[in-house]
Amino acid sequence: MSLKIVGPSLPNIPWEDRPRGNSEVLWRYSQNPVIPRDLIPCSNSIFNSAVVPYGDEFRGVFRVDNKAREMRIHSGSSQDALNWTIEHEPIQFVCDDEEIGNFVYGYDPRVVWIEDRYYVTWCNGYHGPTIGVAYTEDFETFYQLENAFLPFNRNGVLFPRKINGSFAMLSRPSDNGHTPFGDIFYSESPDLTYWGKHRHVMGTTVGWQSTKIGAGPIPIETSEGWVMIYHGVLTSCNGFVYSVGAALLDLDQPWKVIARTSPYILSPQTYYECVGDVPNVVFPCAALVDSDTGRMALYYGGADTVTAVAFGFVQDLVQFIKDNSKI
Ligand code: BMA
Repeated sequence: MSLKIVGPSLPNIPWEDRPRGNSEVLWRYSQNPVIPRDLIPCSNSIFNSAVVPYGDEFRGVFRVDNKAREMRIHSGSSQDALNWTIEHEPIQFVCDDEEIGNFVYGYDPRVVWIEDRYYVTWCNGYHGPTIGVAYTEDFETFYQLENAFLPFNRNGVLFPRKINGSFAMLSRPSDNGHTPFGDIFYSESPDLTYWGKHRHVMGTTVGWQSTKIGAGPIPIETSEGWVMIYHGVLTSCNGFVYSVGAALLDLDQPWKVIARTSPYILSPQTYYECVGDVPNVVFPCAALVDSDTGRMALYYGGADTVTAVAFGFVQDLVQFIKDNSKI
């Protein structure tokens, strides 16, 4: 493999070979969905969730909408990253500031290891949606920090290392409802409290990514640039359709787009992606990558109801982005 992937060796991530006759850049796990909607007693649905390696095991932060249809985030653990134990109670954040610690709602978490701990970002209710930030060392105690931005904002995704000496985050400014617009922006912070140096990364184009776009998993660092997997939305006569694409961003100036897929790499096509509480949604929030082989397991929500996995090789994805790019 000539592509260099920066990240840990993870020989134990879930994997299934490409099915015979399949020529797509990503293929779905045959046993999808990996997390059913009713895994824990309170859950209406478990989707748009984030997983990370944790020693020889895996941990995650899961979006659980409960049977009162409140949006909550729960901690979870797994030995194989496929069979998950999810805590029955939502995460209770420890927070020094009552104003910020007053939990209203939380959804669409992302999790990343930076330097010495795991950071969680999520869409956090504070006079409308904005980006909540917390850290944990053990997935038992979570310490909540300041919200990164003013409302309204969604899809806050941290880079896995500092860039030019600062923490770096992608986000998508939005409105207070089912936002009919949205571009991806980049911001930097010296301390995870004060954010600035905001830069426009990319906007909507046509087709599957014509209404709004938002970053998905933590960007993957490679010798060709950051691989940013993202969701894109089309407005059909029956509402929004959420698909997945990918872009390559400059390593030192990630607001510079090197290449970007014109076709989607995953779109709602199976039953569990097309039928559920919100039909026609594939929404990626995490990817496990083995840097030795380039194997990738992409975690995504199906129809705002269940959690599913798709597989691919990072080197194939990078080639696909370059071969199918329209900026
Ligand atoms: C977005 C978010 C996602 C959801 C998607 C489709 O605005 O709320 O959590 O998956 O809509 O409903």
